[in-house]
Amino acid sequence: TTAVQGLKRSDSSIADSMPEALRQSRYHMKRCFSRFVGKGKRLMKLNDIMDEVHETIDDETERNVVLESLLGYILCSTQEAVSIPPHVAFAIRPNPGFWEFVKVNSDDLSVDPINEKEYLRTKETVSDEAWANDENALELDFGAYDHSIPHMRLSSSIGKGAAFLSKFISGKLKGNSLSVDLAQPLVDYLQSLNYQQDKLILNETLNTASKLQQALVLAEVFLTSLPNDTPYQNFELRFKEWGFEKGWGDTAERVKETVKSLSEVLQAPDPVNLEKFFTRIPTTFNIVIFSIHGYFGQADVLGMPDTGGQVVYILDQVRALENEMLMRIKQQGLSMKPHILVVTRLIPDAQGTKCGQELEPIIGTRHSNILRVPFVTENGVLQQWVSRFDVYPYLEKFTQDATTKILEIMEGKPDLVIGNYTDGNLAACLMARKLGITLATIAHALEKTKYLDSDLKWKEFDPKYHFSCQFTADTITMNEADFIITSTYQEIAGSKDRPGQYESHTCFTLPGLYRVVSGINVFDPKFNIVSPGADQSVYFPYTDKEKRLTSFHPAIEELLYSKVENDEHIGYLEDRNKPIIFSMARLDTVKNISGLTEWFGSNKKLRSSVNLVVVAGFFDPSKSKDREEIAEDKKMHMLIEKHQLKGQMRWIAAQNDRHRNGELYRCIADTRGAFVQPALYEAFGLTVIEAMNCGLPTFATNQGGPAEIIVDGVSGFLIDPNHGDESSNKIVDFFEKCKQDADYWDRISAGGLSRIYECYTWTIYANKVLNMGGMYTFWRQLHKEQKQAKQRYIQMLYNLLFRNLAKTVPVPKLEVPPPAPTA
Ligand code: UDP
Ligand code: LCN
Repeated sequence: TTAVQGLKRSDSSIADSMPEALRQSRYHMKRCFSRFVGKGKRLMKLNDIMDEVHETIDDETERNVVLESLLGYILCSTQEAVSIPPHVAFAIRPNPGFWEFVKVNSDDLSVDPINEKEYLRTKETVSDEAWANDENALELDFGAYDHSIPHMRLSSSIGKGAAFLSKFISGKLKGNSLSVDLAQPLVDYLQSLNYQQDKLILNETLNTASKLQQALVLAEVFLTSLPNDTPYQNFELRFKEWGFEKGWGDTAERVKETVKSLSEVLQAPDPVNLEKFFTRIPTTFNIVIFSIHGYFGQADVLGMPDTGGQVVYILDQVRALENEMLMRIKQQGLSMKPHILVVTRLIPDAQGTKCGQELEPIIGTRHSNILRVPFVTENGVLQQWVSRFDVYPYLEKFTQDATTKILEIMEGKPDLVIGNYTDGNLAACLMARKLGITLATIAHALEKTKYLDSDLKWKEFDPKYHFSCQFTADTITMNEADFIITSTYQEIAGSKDRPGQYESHTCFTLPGLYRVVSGINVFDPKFNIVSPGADQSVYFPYTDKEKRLTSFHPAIEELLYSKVENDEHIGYLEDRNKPIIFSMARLDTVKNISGLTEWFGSNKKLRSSVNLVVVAGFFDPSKSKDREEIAEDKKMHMLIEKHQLKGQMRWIAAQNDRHRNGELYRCIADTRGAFVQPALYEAFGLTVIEAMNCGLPTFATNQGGPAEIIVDGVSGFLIDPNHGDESSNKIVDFFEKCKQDADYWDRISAGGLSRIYECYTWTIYANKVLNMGGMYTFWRQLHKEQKQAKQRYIQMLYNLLFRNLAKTVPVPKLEVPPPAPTA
């Protein structure tokens, strides 16, 4: 196993160890490789490779010897292989973020290392030989601009960018020859802090590190002589004379702490102090958050097409950020009002929601609003909802219009802009570049990994999904972002077996369009895992008796148990003594509600021990314009029929009242039931943490974010959506165990809650994001030249590639009703 461990190091070379490994199993491997190439040119995945290994080595013991050897390790780490007889090219991923490419000759089993470009070209030959052989095919290489950026080295550091950066920066600030290079930028950065042109922290006189250090010494001595609770106003004038402006703190005690932490940063910096310093100084007052597609509103929108967790996330995020900003501003001794604007699309045909209203205050905040800006084309204002896959032609104009409005409403530039999803990230990117402000992006889910071979087969997908636009936009924005907020590790770098969503943009190809040899580096310190929470005033444990919203109970009783079928529910529950397994999601293919229905339908034991209740979508397929929803809807009806589920299953249409939904989770907990999230893939899964917050034992997909949220068997259970029988039996086992051990259910419920309190709350989130706002703004200035060079490259790609691709997306004709004839 030393050899295997050897491979875990980034500098290990599979090309070096593979020949010997092949030699050791030469007999089997000769046969195996001839099978690989036997079917001609083709793309293979891990399961195809394993199938061939099984076919060649009948004897199980012998096969296991091979699979447990170094060779087995290499084969099992293979993500993809391309056979072009007589060669097989392998893309091997020994660990998250680490890739190696080799080419093996199936005749003599010789091995050659190849680079990204050669691998991608080999892969392209499967679908487009002419392009693969074109010497001048367009190649994108973002890595070419990253040579002087510090990068992390270990898979385990991925996603801890801010911590890494503060180590790196404080290392540089230390009394070495570089200190001058960094101390001055820090002073310049502090000089740049302002609120609507009013200077904060420093005025022009303290413009060098040595002047600043002297003034800090004076200030500290002076502050020591004051009672701790002396208000800042009492010594404001004295401070001004020394060159300080407000923002240091509200009392002598706080000011002293801030002064000290800056002194320490300048004298003997360490990462802890640097991070503390960034929590102290006033950097962020105005934030713009872009979330464009779908119906963005505060009521009656959830469950509508393309409208799900992202809306919940952003509204909770705004509340958390505003609270944190209010608290910080007060502690900084300042009095301005923080302002957050969520910028989305105005949809004139608002379907009974407020999505046609331009400005709407955000409930639960004091100063934050939703700003809606319409999609405008040459033909006028677009009236109807459009799928997130079709929004590209409108984004540029949308951003221009939005920027004008934002500057007007905020009476100046925002300090930070945060994008959400491909469209919001692109708008945020365009605006941030224009205004020169710090850019953060959030993906929620990158589509690329959701569809098998979505890059190589982009031409097949493009008419329906416009992936050429989406992947281009995503690659552009992730490269332009100053920092990237992710909910989980897997979003960046996946797991041992599966590449991360961002990682899948490292090296990919859209034959006929461009080939990306270095799209993103997951070791870049811009990546940060900052997980969201669930609103704990809405999703609280079922055991909090006095808080329970009992007024909803009659309605929930009706929803779950009445025998009538109507617009809101179909099917019914015959035996109400059984626990309920519950699921709630949009009626999207990946959410796999139909999968759960199928598992339930075909598992007799499960059907005899529990009832199934799902909240999803609508019943009448003519109610949706969304292609996927319509297909899922039909499938649900078919399954209910096929398995004769009425009597054991209740299907409830989308539920929009989150307070009532919170109570619904708790009522399910009252039945000693469970929540099941069966998605084929889930980026994060807010319903998972909502259920856990309510104390409802949760089974969630092991494909994606939930695999990190839940510790299997402790804080819930992980299920494999691709193995329905195994998953439904796991649920059966749980309920059997509960029957034998009365405490088992409570233990899992409590395990879920403690997991939440430890890692998934909005307070933790807001604190981290605001610190990053300050830190990455500084970092941006530190590597300004390099950033500018990369921006020029990105801008060129936007102009030459993206804009043309966006033109290929059809724009609906009928937009504005013809103007009424004038009298
Ligand atoms: N939701 C809801 N009613 C529904 C379906 C979903 O209120 O009929 C809410 C759910 O409580 C959660 C969000 O929508 O807050 C869905 O977020 P999740 O991350 O689970 O999935 P997404 O829809 O974002 O992919
Ligand atoms: C979108 C998704 O698909 C979910 O997995 C997330 O939980 C949600 O956004 C919020 O980030």
